[in-house]
Formats: sequence, structure tokens, C-alpha cells
Amino acid sequence: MSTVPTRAARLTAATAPAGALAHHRALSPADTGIVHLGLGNFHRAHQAVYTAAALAREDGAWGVLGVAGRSTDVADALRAQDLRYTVAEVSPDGVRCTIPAVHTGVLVAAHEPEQVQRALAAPGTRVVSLTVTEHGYTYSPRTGGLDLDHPGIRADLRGGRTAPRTTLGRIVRALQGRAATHGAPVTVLSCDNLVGNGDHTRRLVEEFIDHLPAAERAEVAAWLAAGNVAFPNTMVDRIVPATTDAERAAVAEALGLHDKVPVPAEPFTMWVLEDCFAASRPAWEAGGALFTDDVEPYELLKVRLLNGTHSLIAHLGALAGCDTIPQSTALPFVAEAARAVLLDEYLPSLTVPDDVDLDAYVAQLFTRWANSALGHRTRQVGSDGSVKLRQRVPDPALLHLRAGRMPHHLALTVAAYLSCMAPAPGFDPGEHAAAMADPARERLRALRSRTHDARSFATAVLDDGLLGDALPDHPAFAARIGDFLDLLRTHGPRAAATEAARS
Ligand code: CS2
Repeated sequence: MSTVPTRAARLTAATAPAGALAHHRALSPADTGIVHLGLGNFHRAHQAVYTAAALAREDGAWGVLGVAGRSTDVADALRAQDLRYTVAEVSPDGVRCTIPAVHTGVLVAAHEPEQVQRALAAPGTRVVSLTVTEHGYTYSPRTGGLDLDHPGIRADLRGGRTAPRTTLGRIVRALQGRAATHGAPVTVLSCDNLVGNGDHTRRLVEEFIDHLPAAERAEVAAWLAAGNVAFPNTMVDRIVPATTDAERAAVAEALGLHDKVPVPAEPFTMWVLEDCFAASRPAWEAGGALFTDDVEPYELLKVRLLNGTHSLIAHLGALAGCDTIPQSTALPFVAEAARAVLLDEYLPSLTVPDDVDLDAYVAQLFTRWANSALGHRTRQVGSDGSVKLRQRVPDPALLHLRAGRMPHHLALTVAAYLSCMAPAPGFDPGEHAAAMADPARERLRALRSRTHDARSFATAVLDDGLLGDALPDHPAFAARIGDFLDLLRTHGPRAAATEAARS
């Protein structure tokens, strides 16, 4: 692997080459219009890039204050670089580097909670955007509602003088502050892969408010009901892997600068939003964002065809020893299983938007997954599978089951996931599966050790509510997952995929 030349100067405001800058105004903290919770790679290669395009088209106070959750690594590196970083667009044709330069500050919520609250409540903040992952919404997978057993939610509902520590707590506390002081309207913009992400966030916020003590509840509830907060639904799309030394070296070569925190991304990018902002918004259409009255068809298209299929590719590929998504889709049996789950099981569960050419969209998905220059890892897509599958699998599976059809490839998706997370005794799913992080891993292992065979394990998992509360009504689905668990263990992923294709 290439290494970063140590002689290169550091990327800063002074060294950033004008030719790589996405827009040309130096922003100051007074230009903050957006507070973004979740300073990960996705935000930095997606919303930040659209915001830079908006600023290039029309000037405005749309700088972004980026808030990391816990880790100080990215925030520290960005501060040392005057908040500049590179987006390294990676395709088989090479690397294209741009510097969005839209951040006006960074904070780390775990260490600077009061400053985060002040920023969220500030009148100049017109948009609070979120990329906190499916996991960050603290909702119960069984009911889809707020997880009232979550210790962070319980603490945040009790309130008191300590600053909130969950995303929902932070938002609601800030809304209370806004309602009680200046009353300036604000848009809460979820940019996570949740079906109906805006509606979902609104429901969770309302539920949180409902559980506040009566004295705290009335004012903010009335302010919300008066339409001062908007929650547009959005569909976000761009494959953005974790940063490696390869991108640091590519940036050093392209710009002659040392960037500690560049972000690799595929060339493709898409953003569809409902245009119902409470205050104003940046001209994100300048970056190609599409504003529409109805995001749901785009959202379902993406969450199911891309993300749902991605999960199968990641888990099946990891079990086959693949480190990356392109290695995985290069295996014919994985590509066939991906095509089958996408076309036969996900596609019938949605309506393709009029302006989307389905054949081209599907062909493009396979090209995107095959981008070997990007090296998107199976362990990254496979991580947090519990919360991801909850968004991707249950509704399409229920559609088929209720119509009397068995969705074999959806059952295979769940079985491949469970084989990675809680393998049967004596079965080694390999290093890529072992490296997948998931909050449900321990719980799944406990269920595995309490059950005596694969079918009863699968039944226990569904009964536990991992995939919502309706799938337990379909015991045949659990049985099918159990069969695939056995096949994966005894004959491996190729045999399991062949069986799914034959069924
Ligand atoms: C992936 C997504 O990790 C995952 O679950 O499916 O991160 C995917 O790469 C993005 O949603 C693409 O827009």
C-alpha cells in the first residue's frame, strides 16, 4: 500500500489550493446556519458537498457546525486543518479531489454538551441535520416507537441540570429552548437510511415530548403544533467507505498536501428532499438535489434495492471470505443472489418513481458495487445489521408472506446476517464477519445459546422483535431462515445461495 509522503505540508486554510475549493468564501462562525449531528464520512461527502455547491451558486449564512458524538479524532484533525478536508472521489478512472470548506466549527457532544445545546437553540440555526445512523434514533425495533427502556432516553427525560446525551434528548431540549426564548422556526433534517426518516423523527420527537413532565411539555408541544418545526423526508445516496491510508496518499499525490481526514466517495451521488422547510434552506439544487412533494417512492427504491441488497452482498460475501463489496459481487453466486433478491423480492414491494429508468438504475447499482477502486468493506456494510435489516427486510417479506409466497432470498439475508453475528458452536464465520460491530450481537448470542437448533434460534430471534412485531405471525419464515442457517453452516454460502435460487 502506498504511504503518505512525510514532507507534504498540512492542508489548512492557507495551503488549500484554490483550484480544489468547491466555493470561494471563507466562512466564519457567524455564518453558521446548519448544525449537523454526526460528523462521519457520509455527512462530509454528501450534505457538505451539496452545501458547498449551494454556496458557490448563491452566498448565504449556510455554514455548518459539525457535531461528533463521542470520538475526538475527526474533530481534532479538522481543527488542526482549519476545518478543511478533501473529498476524494474514487472511480476506476482515478481520483478527483475537492475541498468543500463549509464547516464553521466542530464540537464533540460527549465533551462539549452545553455548547452543542447552545448551537442547536441559536436563532441563526435554521436547519438541524442528522446522520446519526439507524442506531442513533433510540427507537425500539419491535414497535418502531421511542425506546423508553433506553438508559439514555430515561436520563434525558428526567432532564435536570445535566445536558442531554441522546440525539432525541438534544433535539427536544433545543426545541424547548427555542420555544421559550426567540421562537425562531427550525427544520430537523434526517439524512439517515430510515424509511420515512422525517416522519419517523417527528414521531419520536413528539413521543419524547409526550413523556416529559407536564410542566415542561405544554409550551414546546404547542410551539411544535403551531408548525414551527419541519421534518422533511429525505433520500440520501452515496457510497462512502471509511478512510484509509490509500486516500491520504492519493490526496498527497494530487494536492501535494497532507490531509489526515480525507473522505473517499464514489462519483455517484443523489439527494431527494421534501421541500417543506420551516425557515429558509440552502440552494442545494445547485449540487443536483431534487426537491419533490413525495420522497417516499425514492426512499423505498433506495432503502430496498440498494441497501437491502447491499446487506445480502455484505453478509454472504463475508461468509465467503470477501473483504470488500466488489470482491463479493465478483462471485457469480453472490451476484445472482443479489439480482434475485433485488428483482424478485424487493422490487415488487415498491413503485418506481416516474423519472427513474429502472433498468438503468439496476445496472448502475451493480456497476457501483463493482467499484473495486473504492474498496468498500463487507464489515462496514455488515455492521449494525440489526437496525439496518429492521428498515430493509420486514415490509417486503410481509408483503410476500401475506400473498402466500416465501421470500427465500430475504430469509437467506437474515440467515447470513445471523451466521455472521451468532454462529452455531463450532462454526467459524471468518474474520470479516467477526469484525462486524452490532449492538445486538450479545443478545443474539444469548438467544443462540438458549436454543437447541437453527429453526428454534430463528424463531426466538423473530419473537424477540428484531424485525418488528409482525413476522412472528409467519412461522414458515423463521423455519426457512433456520434451514438456511443450517445450510450456511454445513455447506457454506454458495450452497445456500444455490438452494435459494432453486426454491
Ligand atoms: C450501506 C449504506 O452500510 C450500509 O448499510 O448499505 O451505507 C450505503 O452504502 C449507502 O446508503 C449508499 O447511499
